[in-house]
Amino acid sequence: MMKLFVSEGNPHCLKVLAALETAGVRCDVQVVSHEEKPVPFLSRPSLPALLLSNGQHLFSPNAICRYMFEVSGQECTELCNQWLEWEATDLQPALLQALHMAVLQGKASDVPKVLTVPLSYLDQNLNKAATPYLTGDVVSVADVVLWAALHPFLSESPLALGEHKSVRVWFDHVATSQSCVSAAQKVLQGKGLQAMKSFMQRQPAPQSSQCKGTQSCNSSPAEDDEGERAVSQEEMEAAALTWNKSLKDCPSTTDRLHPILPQEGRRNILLTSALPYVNNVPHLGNIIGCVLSADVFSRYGRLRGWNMLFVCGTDEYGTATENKAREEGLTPQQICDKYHTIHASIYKWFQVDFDFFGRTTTEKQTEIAQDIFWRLHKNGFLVEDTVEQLRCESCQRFLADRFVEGTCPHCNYPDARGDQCDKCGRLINAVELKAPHCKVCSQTPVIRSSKHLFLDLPKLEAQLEQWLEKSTSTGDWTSNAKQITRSWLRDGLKPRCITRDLQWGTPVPHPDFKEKVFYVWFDAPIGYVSITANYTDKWEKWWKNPDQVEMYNFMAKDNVPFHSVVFPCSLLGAQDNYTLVNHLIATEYLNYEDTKFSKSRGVGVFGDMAKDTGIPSDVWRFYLLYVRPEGQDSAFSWADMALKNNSELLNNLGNFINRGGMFVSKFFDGCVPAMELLQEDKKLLALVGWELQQYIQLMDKVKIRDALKHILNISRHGNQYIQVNEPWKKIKGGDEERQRAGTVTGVSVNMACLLSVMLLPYMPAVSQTIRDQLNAPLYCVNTMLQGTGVFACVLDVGHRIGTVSPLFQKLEVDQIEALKKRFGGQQPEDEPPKKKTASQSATSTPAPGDTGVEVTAANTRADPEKASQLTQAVAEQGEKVRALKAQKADKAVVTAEVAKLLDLKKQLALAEGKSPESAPTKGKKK
Ligand code: B3M
Ligand code: ZN
Repeated sequence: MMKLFVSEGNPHCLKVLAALETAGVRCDVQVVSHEEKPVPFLSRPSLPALLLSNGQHLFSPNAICRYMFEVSGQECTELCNQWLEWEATDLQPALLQALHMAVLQGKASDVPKVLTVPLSYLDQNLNKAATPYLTGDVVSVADVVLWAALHPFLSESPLALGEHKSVRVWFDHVATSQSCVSAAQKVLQGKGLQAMKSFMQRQPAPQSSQCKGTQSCNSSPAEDDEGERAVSQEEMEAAALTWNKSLKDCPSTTDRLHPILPQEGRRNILLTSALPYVNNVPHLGNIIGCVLSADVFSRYGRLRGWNMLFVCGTDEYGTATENKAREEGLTPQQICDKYHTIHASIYKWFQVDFDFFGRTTTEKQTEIAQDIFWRLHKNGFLVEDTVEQLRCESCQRFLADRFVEGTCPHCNYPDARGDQCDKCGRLINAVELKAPHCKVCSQTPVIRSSKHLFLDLPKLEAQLEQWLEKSTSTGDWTSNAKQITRSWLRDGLKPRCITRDLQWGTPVPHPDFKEKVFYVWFDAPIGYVSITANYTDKWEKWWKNPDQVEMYNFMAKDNVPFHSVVFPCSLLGAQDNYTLVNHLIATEYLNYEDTKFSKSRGVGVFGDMAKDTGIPSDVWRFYLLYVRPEGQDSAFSWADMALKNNSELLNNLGNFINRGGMFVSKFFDGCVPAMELLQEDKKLLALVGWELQQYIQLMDKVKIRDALKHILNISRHGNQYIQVNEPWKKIKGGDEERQRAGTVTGVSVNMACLLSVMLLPYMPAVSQTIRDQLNAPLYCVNTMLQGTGVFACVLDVGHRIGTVSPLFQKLEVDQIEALKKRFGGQQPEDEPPKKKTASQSATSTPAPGDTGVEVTAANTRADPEKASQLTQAVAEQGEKVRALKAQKADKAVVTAEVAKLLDLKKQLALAEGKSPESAPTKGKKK
């Protein structure tokens, strides 16, 4: 019989017991102490654990739960898996932090702050689903797992729940099951949260990387780094062995010979970033959403030794371009030429290192799009239909939905758009609008019918699903990508029109459709292919080679269905052995301060303005990647950028790297001293090795924002190490002390060298500067070629370093305030922050209500004067807290100073005109 090992007061054990009882599986349950290691090959305690009858072990709580249900004949559906994944990657980190606060720090009132984001997410989904359980009408493993995870908080009091009514209803519903009641009794013994104290005391303190989203986690790193990971003796010895490895003999990862083509025996990666619309200057949200994220991954992949081709280009066809041309009095071609150059120079400034940056208006595009079209036609995947459309005779063109307005046929709202009514929210077919008028000239359009071609998605659906099943289960798809795709399929696919009555597009080659062009969303993804074809004649080695090539597509989430459904269907239907996406990486949205980026209101930072701020490109990259909307929306904030620059870059990272180098120059004549590793040093090597490993694991999964936090953890460890060992004092002591100063200095510069490599994908220029300052050998970049990475001594005794100088500059409060004023971003009172509306994607069409709103200081509640003083105070207090911690000051003193810091932050948020809800208040319930 199976044997399940659990311990009391362990929140993960609650899950598995509840699953066991709900599934009704027979199993021998053994309650053991927290220290038990039932899984022999794990060096740490690993509870819960399930010993299967074949002698194998399961030790991931969710895997155990799933297994229980499967044994009882209840297969885990795709949706169910999604929830389990969300629970493990999004909810757990927040819960751990919440448990840490509530159980160990006695700060139960802070719990809502960390749980709001996941609870809102859960609430929204429950609302949407409108079923009693997460995945339908019957309880599934997802319900049990989530219920158990939330039980410690939700069972006690309305604590943490805020206004999440649907969560409450669902939770109470699940909680009535006898299985759950009895599992909770077994694990918590009626002691509630306090039952977990002894378990929590054995856990490492939650890492800052575990807190996602700026809204939910406003704490500075100083507040997160309490407590230390325990390092075992084996780990220390292993780290010391690794330290002596040589990176010299690894193959060099730096050379890139064009054209890059797939190679036998290597991991060949075709990497694309969504093709930005040419008719606009991209804003920071556009930049982080695709090109910058893809650039980081491409630089990282090269450090890993993968053979990568990174292509992108401007998306140039379509109505939006025609309109921009009309607006600026240029031809569409002139608009494309002008803005293509603007885009290219912006990305160059941001150091986005494409292998090729092309465009969609090329002959190759016509050739390849028409070829795919004819293949679809020949294979019977195109259908014809007649469509009624509005045509404006005075403008002499058919009107795209966005270019007509009229009265809503449902609610009589006079300003409804051609696709949707903003009053009643219903979708509208443009021809149904009452009293329609052209948005450009206000004339009344006429109805004309016209023949169009449709891609027969229903006919391709089965094939698509089969491919999706494989791609999503073997590749890395972000959870939003999977979810969006699933909801498209759930609603059933309908034929999609791929032709348009426009001039500016790829011509449809079929004689019956001579006047028409391809619809942009049919045409644009083919741009990836044609851009590659403009890069190399051998493009088919990338694009018709799915066995040898893996494809990553980076984009913002509104682009997902076109990449996961429509484009794959075009390629599948073409039946030409096309390479399809293996990994679909979609970001959420980046807001600007508390509002949206808005070109028409002049709010936000646009790509061409970033360089005028005087802030270096690397710092921009760093901050955008630090707040990358990974897993949830996030916001760009000037005050936060200054804070992160001053605390993380200047005081943490830059300070550490500079100190190591300065010691070598000042105390050891510029040559790396001899190092003799003590236990303490080995422990540090192990800690650093662990951070490196985390970084690699996260980066391999494209968790770019999370991985960055591990770089900063390393320099934090380093600063603490220097602080504790005080080499500047020891150098003046006796032989043994001087020896010690040497070891600490030597280890520190080697850490600096490692940091430069880990930073390379994020801050390429700074990375190079560090390596120049250290005079580091070229092969130091080989540190990530193997498995989980190698932290080895590459700057050996006697190595002469270069000239060391500071890497970062402080961002002053007045400087930041001035920038903030210049770029807007204080929110007019009458317009609540809107999220995720279509106008957030880069289109030149103003969203209704997006025009004419003057942003003046008068209609905000913000107090810039006070905010600037407070920003300064927050930065200073943050430094104070960090210094106290580095000195290992008395806990009570630290706690008091942290409380002051949080209070200052709250005041700052208010002074910035943010609603008190969004301020990191303590225990404030919404
Ligand atoms: N130009 C939309 C966007 O930038 C579109 C992407 C095309 S990718 C083939 O959001
Ligand atoms: Zn008109």
